[in-house]
Amino acid sequence: MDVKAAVALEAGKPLSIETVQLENPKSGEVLIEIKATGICHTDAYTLSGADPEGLFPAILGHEGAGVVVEVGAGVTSLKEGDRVIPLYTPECRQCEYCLSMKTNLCQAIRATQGRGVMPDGTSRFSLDGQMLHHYMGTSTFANYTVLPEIAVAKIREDAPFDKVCYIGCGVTTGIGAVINTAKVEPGSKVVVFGLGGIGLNVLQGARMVGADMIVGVDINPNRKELAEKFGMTHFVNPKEVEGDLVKYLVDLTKGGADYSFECVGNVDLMRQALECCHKGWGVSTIIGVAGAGQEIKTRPFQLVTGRVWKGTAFGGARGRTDVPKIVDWYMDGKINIDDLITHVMPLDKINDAFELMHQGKSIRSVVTF
Ligand code: NAD
Ligand code: AHE
Ligand code: ZN
Repeated sequence: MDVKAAVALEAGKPLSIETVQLENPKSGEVLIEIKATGICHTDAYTLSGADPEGLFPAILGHEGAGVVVEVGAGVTSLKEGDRVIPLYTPECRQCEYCLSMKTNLCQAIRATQGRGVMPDGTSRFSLDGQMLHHYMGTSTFANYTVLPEIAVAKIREDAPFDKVCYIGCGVTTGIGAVINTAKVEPGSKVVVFGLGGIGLNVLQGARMVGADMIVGVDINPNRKELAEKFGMTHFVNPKEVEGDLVKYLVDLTKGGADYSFECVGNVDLMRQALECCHKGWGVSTIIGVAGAGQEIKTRPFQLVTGRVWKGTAFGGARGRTDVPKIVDWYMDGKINIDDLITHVMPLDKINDAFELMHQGKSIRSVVTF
């Protein structure tokens, strides 16, 4: 079938709006009509060429919501008409990783996903006969996409696509990092580096679990007002701090953060986020994705003296199990998504979304089809 898609033809170039061809779902796969998709910083990261796994040409996008329109042979958990969220972290419930109950990183289809193809090793997308790569197994910058059944979360019928698409990455990543990965306790002191689409969700997660002090760190002063609405108690603009930022944060938190989160993708901030943690027990969680060749460093003494460095993908969430619950939290008014969606646009304007992100003017842009 013909599908409208924003295609990443090559790194560093704007997306190109094209009519592409999509094959029917094969065994174990489903065809989904995408109704809305968010644009996450990770899409920009891959488009920039900094992602060692970045493949071109590709259809990017991993923060979607839509409806199942066709199921392939053998699909049992989904049917035509189901409202769904595509999962870049699948949940097969059978692999060693899923069964361990120690990680959300299901590996059932990770290898082919990283090569930009479906589990059978082929792509369903093409443009004038040329194969197009899938991206993160989701490719939501298209009005139809094909996914393996294990990479699809079924959600409730009344969930609005243009809001819950954000649960496909940013919301779940930020809130999940607090709840599943760091396991922040009530009364904690939390420091969050980067108050964008992810960091603001870390803030609301920290407030939800009852953190006492929630410090937000961002070089964009325009983030302060919205961050306060999402639970931030103290704002720190590193550009206004005289002297060492780590010392400033340790003093502000009277000894250091119980929990810190890096939500930017900057390895220098990752170090600061670790080192502003409390001696003996502070836990720092890396969420930001850093480019090819970048490495983190610190004095081992930081770890010897009890600080812990962690990382999280998709907020440690098991998609098919946890995503429907997060949709319920939104529908029950427990979490705020609406105020984070600052821009809505049609697919042909998707390049504006990247521009707004780079200019620091948007939190989340959402494309509706
Ligand atoms: P964003 O662009 O919306 O937000 C980034 C924020 O960082 C902005 O507010 C910006 O002003 C701030 N910032 C930039 N440089 C800074 C500095 N030097 N000091 C303090 N603040 C600074 O991006 P996002 O969508 O929130 O994504 C954030 C990061 O998280 C990206 O690296 C993205 O790839 C990554 N990410 C990871 C996961 C995961 O599963 N681990 C999921 C989603 C996104
Ligand atoms: N391909 C990149 C890694 C990118 C990355 O870490 N992705 C996160 C999700 S970011 C969503 O916005 C993730 O899920 N990681 C786990 C995984 O298996 O990819 C690189 O650096 O190679
Ligand atoms: Zn993302």
